[in-house]
Amino acid sequence: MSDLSRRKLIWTGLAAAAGVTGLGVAARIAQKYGLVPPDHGGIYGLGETLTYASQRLLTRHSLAREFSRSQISKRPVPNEMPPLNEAFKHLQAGGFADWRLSVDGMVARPGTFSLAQLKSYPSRSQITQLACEEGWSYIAEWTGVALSHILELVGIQPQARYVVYFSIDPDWWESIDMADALHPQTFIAYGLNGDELPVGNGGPLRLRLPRQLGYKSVKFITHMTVTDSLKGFGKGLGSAAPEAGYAWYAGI
Ligand SMILES: Nc1nc2c(c(=O)[nH]1)N[C@H]1C(S)=C(S)[C@@H](COP(=O)(O)O)O[C@H]1N2
Ligand SMILES: [Mo]
Repeated sequence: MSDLSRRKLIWTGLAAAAGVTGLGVAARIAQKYGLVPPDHGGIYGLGETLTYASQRLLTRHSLAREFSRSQISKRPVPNEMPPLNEAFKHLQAGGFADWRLSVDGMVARPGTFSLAQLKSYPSRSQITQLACEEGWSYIAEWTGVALSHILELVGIQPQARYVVYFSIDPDWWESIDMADALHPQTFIAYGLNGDELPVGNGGPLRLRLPRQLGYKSVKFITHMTVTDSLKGFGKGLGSAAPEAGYAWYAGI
């Protein structure tokens, strides 16, 4: 069966099961095809499963909308942020020369990258919208290296299913599945609107993921790990967001 007709069949099954026999059956079909998000438990779990499963089946390879330079918002709104910690301030005082991104887990060649190294890899740009769950948004041009490029360098193992990424601020960590990790618009970003990425917007290094809400684009990233299970991280719900009542999968 072609990929498309297989997807159609699963989707038809999901929709029919959700409509006719009740949501529980739809959730079981999603489970059978590995389309259950890590935060599937609890009151909203069924809804999360249906959202994630249907998005994955229908829009797996689709691109977030890109805009023209003339549509770039006048002032990108930096999200309100608490004061940054001492570790951050120390690195900032040194002009971020000692900032490192380490990548480990289910990879053939774990690595640690400086900003200069990351900037030496093929750079990409995208003019996309950053949308916050609170309702505001802005359009900006992001520059960085594709996460897929880094994953290729470290060599992900075939069992890998998720990439978990961490901020220097321990309150912020998220994860994405391989479809989003390898997606061409998923960047490790170091530039904004032609300049260095300002600290207010996550400089010197943040994840940029235009296919999901702003909170998945974690600022100040220092560490990533590739895994086949999210159970061992935090409360096992996949990221900080569901621990605070938001969805792990925040597709837009
Ligand atoms: N480390 C860290 N990352 C973060 C946040 C934060 O407070 N700390 N806020 C998130 C939220 S809720 C949004 S909407 C975006 C905002 O990005 P911006 O400040 O560039 O607009 O960053 C996300 N990444
Ligand atoms: Mo947000």
